[in-house]
Parts: sequence; C-alpha cells; structure tokens
Amino acid sequence: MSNDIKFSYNTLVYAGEHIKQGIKRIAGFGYDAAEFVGEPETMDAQYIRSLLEQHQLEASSICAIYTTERDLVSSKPEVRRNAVRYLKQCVDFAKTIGAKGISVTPTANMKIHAEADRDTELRWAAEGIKEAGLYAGAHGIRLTVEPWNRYETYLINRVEQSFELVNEINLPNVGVMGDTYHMNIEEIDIVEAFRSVGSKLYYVHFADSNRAAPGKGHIDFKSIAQVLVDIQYEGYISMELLPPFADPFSGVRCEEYYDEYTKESIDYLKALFASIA
Ligand code: LER
Ligand code: MN
Repeated sequence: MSNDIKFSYNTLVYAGEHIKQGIKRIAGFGYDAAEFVGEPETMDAQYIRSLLEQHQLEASSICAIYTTERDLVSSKPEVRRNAVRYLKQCVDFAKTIGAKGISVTPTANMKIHAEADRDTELRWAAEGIKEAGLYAGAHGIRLTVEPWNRYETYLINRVEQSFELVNEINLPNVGVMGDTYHMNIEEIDIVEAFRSVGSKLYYVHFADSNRAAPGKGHIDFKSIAQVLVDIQYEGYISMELLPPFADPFSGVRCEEYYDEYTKESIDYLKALFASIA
C-alpha cells in the first residue's frame, strides 16, 4: 500500500465553535492535517498557524467559498475580477498557515443557471484560474478544480470536465480534485473517473453518499482507496462531511459531526488503507 496518502478533516462542518477546538480535536484523533474555510479577511492566519504548530498538525487546503460576489464566470467583469482577487487573498492566507492548496470551482455555490454561453464561461474560468494559478504557483501553492453536483453548479460537474479545464489552463500547480459525495451523484463510475486523471489528481474530499461519515451511506470506499493507491496518489484525503441540508454553508450544528464522525472517520480510513495490499 501507499504510505504517501495523508488524512485531513475539513473544519467547515464545525459550525459555531472556536477554531482552537476543531484543531485540538483533529490533532487528538490522529489526523495529519486540517482543512480551513477560506475567509482571509475575517480569519487570523497567524493565530491558526500558531495553533497548528502547537498541535503538530498540517494545513492541507483552503476550502474556498464562492458567492455571487466572487464568481469566476459572472457576466459582470467586476465580479470576475473580485473572484480572482479573492483567490489571491486565499493564496496569501494559505501561505501563512502552510496550506498546500486551494479548492476552485468557477461558479458561485448553488448557482444553477448560466449567464453566458458555455464556451464563453469556460474561457472566463480558464482566464481567472490561470491568473490566480500563476500567483499561487509563485508562492508554491496549488489550485485544485473541484466538480460539484448539479444542485450546486452547472458548469463543472464531473472530473473529466475539471481535467479538460485543467489541461486548457496548463500550469503545473493547477490540478483536478474529486469529492466522492459529488462524484456519487454525477460520475458514471467513480473509480474509473479517479483513474482517468492519474497524476493530475491533486486533492480528494471523502464523504459518503449522504455526506455523512464513510460507512454511513452506500459508497464503496474500498475500490476508491484501491484506485488511489493504483494511481500512486500522494496527496491528502480530506473528510468533508456535512449535515443533510441542501446548502453546504447552512452552518447548522449537528452534534455527531464533531467528536463522533471525526473519530469514526480517521479510524475508518486507517483500517481501509491497512486492508489494501
Ligand atoms: C466544497 O468542497 C464542496 O464540495 C461544495 O459542496 C461546497 O462548496
Ligand atoms: Mn468538496
């Protein structure tokens, strides 16, 4: 088995608690890293860095939040520019806390209608991600293009679409990301989708079919773990578990996603990868 995969937990789900609690919990249960929401203007990067050092935890990635004011394919040029500016701020934030990457999806979250024709929007997406990607690359940070399911975006829903955009952008620090929750809705075959990306797979989110901890739904994680080993994936698997509400940023507090799912998930992941030859 590969020893190069590291495990992370996305603090996005820890609604309503101080970040120091989340970092302490994630470190305490034995993860390698934590993932952080990208709100550089309201989060204290130096403080997070000092907490990470104290708990000997890495920062895997920044979970960037795309809104109607930060939309890489808005028909309004100032909104597209603001999305690129936001991404550059996330790069600075990532650099300070030591995060290796930032997730990118080129529409506002839950925007399900296009504002221009597909080719134009894909061109805007490529231009914006390229500009942010060049800035990120100069700081040693990766951008990972994450497909979302059809209820959260219409533009990049499947890994092959992310791969196509990434190839068009053609920067060494811009790669593909896969989230098993979205993939379970949109891919024909999750395993083959991961395999098709090979070394351009830069980041992975794990959640079961209902976005709960692995084992609480019906995704076959053994075959997914196997393909990640087969393609020699060397990045993080970050648990992105969210309560059963349509809006991923609802901020609803659900008790089981704190201690219970954080512990269950790392135990599950360690047993899963140990079981692979
Ligand atoms: C983020 O990683 C994600 O998967 C979306 O559903 C929410 O932004
Ligand atoms: Mn995700």
